[in-house]
Amino acid sequence: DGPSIAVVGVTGAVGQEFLSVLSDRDFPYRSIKMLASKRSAGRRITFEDRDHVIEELTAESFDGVDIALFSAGGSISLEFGPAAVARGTVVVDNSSAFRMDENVPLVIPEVNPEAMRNIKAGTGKGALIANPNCSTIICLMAATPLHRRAKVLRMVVSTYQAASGAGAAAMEELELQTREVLEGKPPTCKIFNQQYAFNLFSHNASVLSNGYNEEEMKLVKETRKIWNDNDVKVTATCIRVPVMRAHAESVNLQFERSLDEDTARDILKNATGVVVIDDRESNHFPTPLEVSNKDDVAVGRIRRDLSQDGNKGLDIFVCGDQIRKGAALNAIQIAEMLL
Ligand code: 11C
Repeated sequence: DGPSIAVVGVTGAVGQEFLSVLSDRDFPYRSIKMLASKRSAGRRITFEDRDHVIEELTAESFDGVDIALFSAGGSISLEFGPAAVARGTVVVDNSSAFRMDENVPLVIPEVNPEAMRNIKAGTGKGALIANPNCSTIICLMAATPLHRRAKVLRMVVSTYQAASGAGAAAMEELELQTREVLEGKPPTCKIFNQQYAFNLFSHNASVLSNGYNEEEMKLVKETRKIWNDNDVKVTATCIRVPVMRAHAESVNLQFERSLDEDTARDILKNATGVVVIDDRESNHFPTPLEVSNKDDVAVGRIRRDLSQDGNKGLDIFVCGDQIRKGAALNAIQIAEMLL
């Protein structure tokens, strides 16, 4: 029993993670379609002890599909998302294509589940729901519980982003380059136009006329939409670091109301989907490796911002698995709310 589902972009890093998360969470489904580009069509994959043939994605693929999980890039979502909706499918889209569309809810289940309260799967009525950008999800998992208590007026985010955010090919390139550099060979630079191993650089998203790149502006715009607060001030600097699959973020918060660091730590300890790693004595704080393949976002370095008056400012350091909570897990939590 359960809905009929489809995974679009099943051969990608997030597509593969959709399958792992569906399985780990015993997501109930009566049928599952594996969809990808023509190039991958015909390949076989085994999922939950059954053989599946990957089908080429077409508009007709969605006939009879209740929920489609999309992660095949924005242009595929733009082309096939509306076709799926027209067939009565609820699309959970991991791309940026529809995030800022005012008719499309942008959802982190722990943060703003109310945004999708009228949408259900299997009713014959299609809809689009957007999964936020991974950096936004990871940041807001930690910032929202504090925002609920003290209201964030301004947030300054600096990211340290993993290869996985640029896809499976970028992860392969990081591994290859690391070997090449250690062997004294020139690094292969196909995905990024510069050396990634043993280096870091400004995020590869396009730089806009205001000097911010698109990744940084996603943090600004998506936070406002998810918090339903157009006044919150957000600024960000996004950096790609040679880490495989988990993002780290330094987040500075300025509040309207006082919030001391002990209360903040208690709030975060009690927040769903958040784990606090904040051991000053042994200098143990969140790391990308420690959260890799984990569902929870880890928060540490919780401390009063000395540069702000009273208890109106905090610094925190957040790490979260980019492929999991930053993408596949969040989308499947959305799908669970559709049932
Ligand atoms: C990264 N966040 O880590 C990006 C990738 O809007 O879904 C995903 C871009 C997006 O590089």
